[in-house]
Amino acid sequence: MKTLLLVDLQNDFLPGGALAVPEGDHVVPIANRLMPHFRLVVASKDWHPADHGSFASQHPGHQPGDTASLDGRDQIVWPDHCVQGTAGAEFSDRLDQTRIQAVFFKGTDPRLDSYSALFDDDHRRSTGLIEYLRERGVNEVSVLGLATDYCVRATVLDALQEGLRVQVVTDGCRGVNLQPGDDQRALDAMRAAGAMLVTSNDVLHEPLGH
Ligand code: VGL
Ligand code: ZN
Repeated sequence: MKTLLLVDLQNDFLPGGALAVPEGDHVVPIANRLMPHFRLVVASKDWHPADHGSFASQHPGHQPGDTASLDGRDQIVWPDHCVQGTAGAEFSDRLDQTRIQAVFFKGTDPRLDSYSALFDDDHRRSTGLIEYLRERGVNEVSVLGLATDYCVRATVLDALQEGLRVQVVTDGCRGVNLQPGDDQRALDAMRAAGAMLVTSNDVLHEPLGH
């Protein structure tokens, strides 16, 4: 069943948000345009408790973008973002949410981050998304969202590892780019791991309904 996965299209990742991704707002109309083309649309939300260990505010002396230690792992620390129940954690108002059939939450454990929409960064806990897809016989997903170099990348690599066929809708993604070119390197890594890179126009011109 043709399935679209929308990664973290939340206010905090859009311009004006706490962890604004440059041009993050550009991907919302692309999501809206693609959704009617898919039988199943699912989404992830970054969904952190207020004291999440990926927040620079929890690591005295560290600034956003630094690497700190969280339970013995290296963790890039970020501005406080996508705190459960806050406006920043909501989907963009411009996103047509009526077509989203299920939402999966990640980053809820204060001691462990989860860039991927499938598993936490330790691969200990599933968000439930892979089980949801398997129950429905989904073996191929098209992915877009924010950010290319973190959550999209991790989601795509996990999905490939789980044996799904994965299309990345490149114009539907934008990167944080802590280092210039991180978004392109992330796309290269996804392609090298077996993802197909496509544009939203490619998707719109595929035959419907398979
Ligand atoms: C993300 C950094 C921290 C993302 C989430 O959605 O790509 N990036 N939390
Ligand atoms: Zn996060």
